[in-house]
Amino acid sequence: MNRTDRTHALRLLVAWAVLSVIGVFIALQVHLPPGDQSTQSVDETSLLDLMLVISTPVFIGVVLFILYSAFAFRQTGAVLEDGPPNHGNFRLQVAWVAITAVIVLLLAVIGISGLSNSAAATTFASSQATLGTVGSAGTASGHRLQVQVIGQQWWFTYRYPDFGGVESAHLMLPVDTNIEFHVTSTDVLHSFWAYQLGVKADANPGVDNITYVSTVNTGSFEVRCAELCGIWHGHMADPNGQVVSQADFATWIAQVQKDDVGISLPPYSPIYFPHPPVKGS
Ligand SMILES: [Cu+2]
Repeated sequence: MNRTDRTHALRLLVAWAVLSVIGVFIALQVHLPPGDQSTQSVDETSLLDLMLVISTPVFIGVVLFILYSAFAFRQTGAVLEDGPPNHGNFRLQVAWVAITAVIVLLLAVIGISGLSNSAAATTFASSQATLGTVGSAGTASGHRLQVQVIGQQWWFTYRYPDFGGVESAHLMLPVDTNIEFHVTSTDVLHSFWAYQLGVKADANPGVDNITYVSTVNTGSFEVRCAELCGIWHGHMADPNGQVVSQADFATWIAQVQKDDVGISLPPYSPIYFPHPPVKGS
């Protein structure tokens, strides 16, 4: 490496370091999805934050190198010539492969341990019977609050088997609770997507698809259908999902039980099958 090369390298390194610090600072201010209402969404958000922080210096390094080369090594003479032949740089190649491998392996380890911690946290929390005041669901240790999610053209409705299978048009969940969703459909393929809770699961007729969420913060969330299911698929968005306090949930579910107005469904069952319409009816 001659002196000019060294100057270029030093300039690039300093510019990269300064811009990376600024870039990471900006990246840390960005609020990434999905949110903070469940342990699953908190895990997803922190992993996305980490990936953004790690990838920012890489992105800045690549863009900076391209821009710097375009200006610093631009050919200025009247005659256009090829640059000197490049036979590779062993140290650079080793460093490139090593750094990339370390980043990928680090993310893999963090992702895997996050998944296993999430499962462990669910087991631990449920063994504490955190459901507390939530009706009959609160008494059984290790019990998760069961919520049946039923996709149907053109909305989702929800049943609470722990409370007699009562049906609700909106998804209401108590905070600090382990939830066990049973996702199914009465007609075609849908997909239950509660984005801020960090959960998404296929809703198929005749299938009881189980997925878990542990609520940690109150707030409202949106439920969408994430599977093209027919002409009013786009109508299947409900911004009125809520994680509420356990007391509010108990009041709400008691009211739903009292009103007991079925919305659209056949009697409660773990799964449903579509039936053809009856002629003349
Ligand atoms: Cu749909």
